Amino acid sequence: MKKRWLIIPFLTLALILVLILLPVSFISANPENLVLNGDFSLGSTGWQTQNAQFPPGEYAWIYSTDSMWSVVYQDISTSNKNLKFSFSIRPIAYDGNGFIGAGFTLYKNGNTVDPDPDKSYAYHNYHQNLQLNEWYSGSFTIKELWQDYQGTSMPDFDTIGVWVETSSTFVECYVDNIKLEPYSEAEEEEVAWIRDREMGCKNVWVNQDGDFQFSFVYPYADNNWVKIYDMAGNLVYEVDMPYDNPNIIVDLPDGTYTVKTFHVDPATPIQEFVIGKP
Ligand SMILES: [Ca+2]
Repeated sequence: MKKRWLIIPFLTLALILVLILLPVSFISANPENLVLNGDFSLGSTGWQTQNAQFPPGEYAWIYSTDSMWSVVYQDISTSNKNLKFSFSIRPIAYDGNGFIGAGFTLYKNGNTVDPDPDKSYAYHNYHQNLQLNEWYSGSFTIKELWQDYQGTSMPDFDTIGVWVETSSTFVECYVDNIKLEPYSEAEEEEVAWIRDREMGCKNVWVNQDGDFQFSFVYPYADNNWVKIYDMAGNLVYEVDMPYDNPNIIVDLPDGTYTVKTFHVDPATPIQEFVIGKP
């Protein structure tokens, strides 16, 4: 099969993105993983790769250079739109602009779902704000990522190609536990009889308009405060997000900002992290 992932426009992504990643331990086992050999226990079996090695039984070690990016990629036959993609990454080395990306491409009848390949994939980047030599895990539902990236509802497809990659600058990363699993929103809601975690930012990215876009999970019935401060500590944005739509788009000048979230106690943030864009 033609390696269609080569079309990914890395240069458009010289953005600094900060992503909230769950600890590895939050990933639970699921027997319905559609990815073959997602834990790399069988080396490279099932994967198409570029610039990758497979320490026996362990993980994929992907490494790009100044001119060659790296990837582990797998095509999966499914038309299910209710899938969650998850993976673990462990950054080993970066240069200044490198990133690690995870995403997917949709195909139908052997072609990308849109004649324009750029309208056939979605992905998310993980930047060097991640600490080196520590495992992180990330996850997203393909429907949400598609919506976030393409701004359209997901088209029908019969094959999904999933990947984890590094940009064509010097980056080294271990990759493991790649999963693509069916989920139902009803099931996820049923689990949470008792709140066992606070509202959290699931994703933040710079959208196609150059604005910060945030997606939160586990909002409270009220008092879902997001406050953003510039580097001098001045409050530049605040909002009490509604329970039924804890997603915000924030238009701020280029720069670095601190984001804090609060519930009822305005003195004690429940989450704090830094975002930036060039
Ligand atoms: Ca493994």
